[in-house]
Amino acid sequence: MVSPEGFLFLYSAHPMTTEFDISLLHQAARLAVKGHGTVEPNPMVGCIITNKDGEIVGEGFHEKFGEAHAEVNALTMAGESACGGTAYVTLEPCNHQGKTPPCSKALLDAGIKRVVIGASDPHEDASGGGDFLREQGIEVEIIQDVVCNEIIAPFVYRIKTRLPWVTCKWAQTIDGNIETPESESNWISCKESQQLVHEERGCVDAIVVGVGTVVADNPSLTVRGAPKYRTPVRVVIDPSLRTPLHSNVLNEDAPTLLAHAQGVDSSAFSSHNLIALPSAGGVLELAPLFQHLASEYDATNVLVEGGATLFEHIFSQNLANELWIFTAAHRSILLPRVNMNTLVDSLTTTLIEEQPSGVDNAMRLFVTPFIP
Ligand code: AOF
Ligand code: ZN
Repeated sequence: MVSPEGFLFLYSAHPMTTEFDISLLHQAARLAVKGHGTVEPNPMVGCIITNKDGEIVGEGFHEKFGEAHAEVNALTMAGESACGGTAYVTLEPCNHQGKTPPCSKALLDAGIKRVVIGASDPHEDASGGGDFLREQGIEVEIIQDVVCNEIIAPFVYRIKTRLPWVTCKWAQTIDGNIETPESESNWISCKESQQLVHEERGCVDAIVVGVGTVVADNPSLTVRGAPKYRTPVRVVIDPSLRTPLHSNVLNEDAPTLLAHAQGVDSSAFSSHNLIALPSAGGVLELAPLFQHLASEYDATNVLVEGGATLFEHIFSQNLANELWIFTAAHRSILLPRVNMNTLVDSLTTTLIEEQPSGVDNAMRLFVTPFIP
């Protein structure tokens, strides 16, 4: 998940918009991302209200699915001082009665005179708040700000494709190796990076690994030492069903789904959740799995944690939306079996964020085009 501080790309300027407007929108974006893990499948949204003198009088974000929207939380804080003021909202205010009443009407009723919007809402039922407010004589600017659009990318992607947003996360040595020989430490990345991964695990809907990783590392794929806003379903890509029955991934700590090739004998796994997928040459077709995660598990965000073979298949099937790469500052003692640096070079990516994570370097990239 993206933190607005790290964005390298600025907004596409709007003639009426000032730097002050953009900085308040980005402040609203920093509020919005606090909803990660608790608002999905809704979008993360933040809102700042200034009074008629341009002073901040209200702040809010969409905190929990089904509960108050960002604008309502900010208006509640602002009270009467919102009258005559400006609302900065990262997403176009909703214009429908959903689980909550329309935010467009709430802004109008509060006497807001100007609304600065970071991104349009592609949701068929909720969209149109910008037009409604304009028709009521309110000054509305929709900026299509890069930061605000990046925050809602998983929401938009799911609406347009019915697929969850797929983030491929790995830790590698500087020369692109993600597999460590036993003589090296089991962990490539540092403690701080591992902590970040657990925090993200607690916010996503599914964690996916290949069976090779299950056999080699026996991972638990659970959320540990971090808030557990969600319990991600553990998914093993296991074409011929060779997951050892005593693997940690099959314990009771979280639900697990085994994805195997159609026609494979699954009788030994009859007490487990299974999905049979089409395959060619032993490689599973993964789009139906991701569709299944969206429709049956309501998944918005999926974290793929390797190994290299699974990444190769996800990339070649054009299913990766985001890469989250932790690079340690040392080389591998062996030549990589798969060089992840070369693999990433085969994709078209946009760098979103790059910052230190303990002694590692952490990068986020969007894979383009992410909307087929
Ligand atoms: C806003 N502000 O903070 C959010 C919006 O079922 P509901 O009532 O929660 O509505 C969900 C839809 O509203 C969601 O799909 C998206 O289009 C929009 N989300 N809109 O004005 C907010 N979270
Ligand atoms: Zn709303």
